[in-house]
Amino acid sequence: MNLDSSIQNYNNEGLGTHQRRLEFIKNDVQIPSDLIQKLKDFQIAIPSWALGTGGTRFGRFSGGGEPGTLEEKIADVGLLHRLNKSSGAISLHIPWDIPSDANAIKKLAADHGLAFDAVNSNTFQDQANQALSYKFGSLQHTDKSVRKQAIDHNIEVIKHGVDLGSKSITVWLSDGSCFPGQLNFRRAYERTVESLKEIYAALPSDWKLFLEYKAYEPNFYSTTVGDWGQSYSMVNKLGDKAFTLVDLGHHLPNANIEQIVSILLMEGKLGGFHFNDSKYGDDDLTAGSMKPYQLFLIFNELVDGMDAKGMNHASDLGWMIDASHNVKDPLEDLLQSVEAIQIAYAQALLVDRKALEAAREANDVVRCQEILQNVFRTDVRALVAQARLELGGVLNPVEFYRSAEIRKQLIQHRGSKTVATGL
Ligand code: RM4
Ligand code: MN
Ligand code: MN
Repeated sequence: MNLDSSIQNYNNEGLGTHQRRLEFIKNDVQIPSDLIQKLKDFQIAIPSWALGTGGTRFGRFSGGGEPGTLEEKIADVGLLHRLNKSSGAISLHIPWDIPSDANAIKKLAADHGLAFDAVNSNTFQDQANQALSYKFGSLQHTDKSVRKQAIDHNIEVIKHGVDLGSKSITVWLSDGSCFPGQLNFRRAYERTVESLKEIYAALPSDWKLFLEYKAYEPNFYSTTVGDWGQSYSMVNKLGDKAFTLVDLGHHLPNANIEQIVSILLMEGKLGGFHFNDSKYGDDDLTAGSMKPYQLFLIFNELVDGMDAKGMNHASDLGWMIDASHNVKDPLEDLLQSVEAIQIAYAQALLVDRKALEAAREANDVVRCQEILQNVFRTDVRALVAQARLELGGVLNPVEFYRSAEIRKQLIQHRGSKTVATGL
C-alpha cells in the first residue's frame, strides 16, 4: 500500500476520536477564529545534522537506515513534512552537507514541498585538507590568516545558500578560551566584530545574519559570543540585517530565557530560534521534553511581542530545531519536537492578553498565574491535529510512523549500518 492511502486509512480510523476531542476543547475554551490558520502557517525547519543518531564524546550508538547522502536527508525531511505538514524546510550545515548540484538538490527539495532555511557555517572543527587550524578560535584568532580563512568559509556558505534559495546564515562560534589569562577578551571581541563585518558585507540585500550565543562548551572558561548581551552588542554594530539567535540550550542554568526573548524582540534584534530542551547544559534533547512550561512561557512572550510589532508569526523570525538524538529514532524525536513546539504556540495563542494585562496593572499576582497556568494545563493537541488534518497530514504522526513501520523500510532500503554526517 502506498503512503498516501495508508495515511488516509489511518486518519479515517481515528477521525471519530479526534472529532470528539476537538468538540470538547471547542466547548470548553474560547478559540480565536484564526488560531487553526496560524498553526497551519507555522513551519519549523529541520536541521540536516540531526537526521542520524548523534553521539557524545563517549560513544555513538547508530541506528539503522540513517541517511547517507544529502538526497536521503532531504527524503527524510520530506517524510516528516508529509506526516506533520509543519516541517517544510531544511537547514543545512556546511561542509557537513554540501550540495554537489545545487539545482538538482533544490528541485528534489521542492518535490518534497521543502524550502531551504538558514545555512550554517562551521569554524568549530578542522576539516581534512584545511590549511590552518581553528584550535585557538576562528573569527577571533590572533593570526589574521586564520581569521581570513574563517571569513572566506562563511562567504562560501552564503554562496551555497544563495544557490539553494536560503535567506539567512547562522553563525555559531566556539571561539573563546579554556583557561584564565589565555585570551585578551577585548581583542577577541574586536577581532570577532571585525571579521563579522566582512561576512556581513557579503550578505545579499534580502538576507539576514543570525549570531548565536552559547555560555560554554567546547571552551570552558570564556566564550567570545557567550550570552545574549554579547551577541546583541555585536549585531548592533553590524547593521539592520544582523540579529541574535536564541538556542534554548545555550544558557547558564536557570536563565530566564523568556525575558531574554521579550527584550530582544522589543529591541528588534531577535532573529530566530534553535529549539531543543535540556536539564543541565547544551543537552540538545527533544523540545518540550524537560521544561514544557518554559517553552510555553517563551511562546507567550513571542506571541505578545510579535503582535505588539505587527509581525508575521510564521515568517518574520527563523524557527529551527537544533537537536541531537542519542537513544531515540531521530525521525520520531523530530516529530515529537515539532509537536511540542506547536502545542506551546497554540497555547500561547489562547492566552487572554487583555485579562492578563489588566491583572498585571492591578498587581493581581494570583490572577496572572491563573491565566497562564489555565492555558498551559489545557490539552490543545486536538487543535494541533486539526491543523495537520486540514493540511493533509497525519492525525498522530509518531503513532502512524510506528504502525507503518517506516524505520524498518528505511533499514531495508539503506541498510542497518549507515552513519549520517552531523553531530
Ligand atoms: C552548537 C550550536 C550550533 C550547532 C552546532 C552543531 O552547539 O548549537 O547551532 O550548529 O552546535
Ligand atoms: Mn544551535
Ligand atoms: Mn548547541
